[in-house]
Amino acid sequence: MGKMFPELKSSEVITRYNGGEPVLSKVDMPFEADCIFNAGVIKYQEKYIMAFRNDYDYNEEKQNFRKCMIGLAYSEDGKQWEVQKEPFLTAADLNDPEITRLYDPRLTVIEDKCYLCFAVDTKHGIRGGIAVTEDFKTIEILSMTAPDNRNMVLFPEKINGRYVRLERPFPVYSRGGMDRFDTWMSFSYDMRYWGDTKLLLAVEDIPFANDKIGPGAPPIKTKAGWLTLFHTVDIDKSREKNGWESCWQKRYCAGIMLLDLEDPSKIIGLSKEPLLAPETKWEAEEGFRTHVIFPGGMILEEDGEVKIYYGASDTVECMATAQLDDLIALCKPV
Ligand code: BMA
Repeated sequence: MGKMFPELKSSEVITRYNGGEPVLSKVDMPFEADCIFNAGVIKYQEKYIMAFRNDYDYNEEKQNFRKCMIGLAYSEDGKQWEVQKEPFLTAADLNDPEITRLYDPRLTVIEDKCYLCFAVDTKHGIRGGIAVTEDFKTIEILSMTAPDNRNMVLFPEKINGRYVRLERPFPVYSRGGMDRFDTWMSFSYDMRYWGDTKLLLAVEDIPFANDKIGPGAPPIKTKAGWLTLFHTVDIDKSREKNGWESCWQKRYCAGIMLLDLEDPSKIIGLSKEPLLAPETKWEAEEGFRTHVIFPGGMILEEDGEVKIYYGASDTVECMATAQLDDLIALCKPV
């Protein structure tokens, strides 16, 4: 048993759906599955669509999974999900022998098209990709980053004529070989060529992170600004065995911030406390890893309710809700 994690609590504005039970897990799958998590979610043509990650075929010796793919689920209400029988995407579908694994999908609708951001492991580093689809049957890859980069999320509209994305490059050499990774952003006129790259949020800006941070759910537009979730990691070397791995010393939380509508490189509000911290059985006690909340989707409903989707402990997908005004109020001026 590992040492206790020093306490971090979720914000009072959060209500976990169904007492924190998963909205989707391996028991819902029509195909081989072990861990269903880190999903992207959108509302598209009157339906909710979820693209989720499925890690399966566990290798005891290496303590990892031999296989990984992205599946799809559809819902009328964002709570009850029906899983498509055929997997949506695997690394092999990308027709690039360099790519060995495909994971962590995020979805954004822009001008009636669905954009999928994803991470791939390649023989020469980890890359972030952007693809577009209108039918979830065929996709076109529009852009791939240089390694190492991942956790990309897109804003749902162009801002001053440019597409905008948040991303998390991970420089190792210049950071002393350790994790110390921040959230950056880039701009594009055509979704293919990205530049004007800027640092947005650094680890030291977050009192409850000491290791790395990265984009979480794609931003939603509100009167107060672009509201977006990010993930944060604190590491404690005294933590021992947690979950299935022999040693897991990190804790992942979700944080929240507001960006300026006209100039999203300006943070206008930020919560100095976690929005969601691992507390329930699924988040803190069970699974492949423990103490992981990995937000990937946020939907604003017409009545002001916000649905937040997050992977719990790299094992199941959960959902929480909050009121938009309460979330905005958490983002204190910086
Ligand atoms: C990150 C990514 C995520 C994962 C998280 C916690 O580095 O690999 O896919 O959910 O770690 O294990």
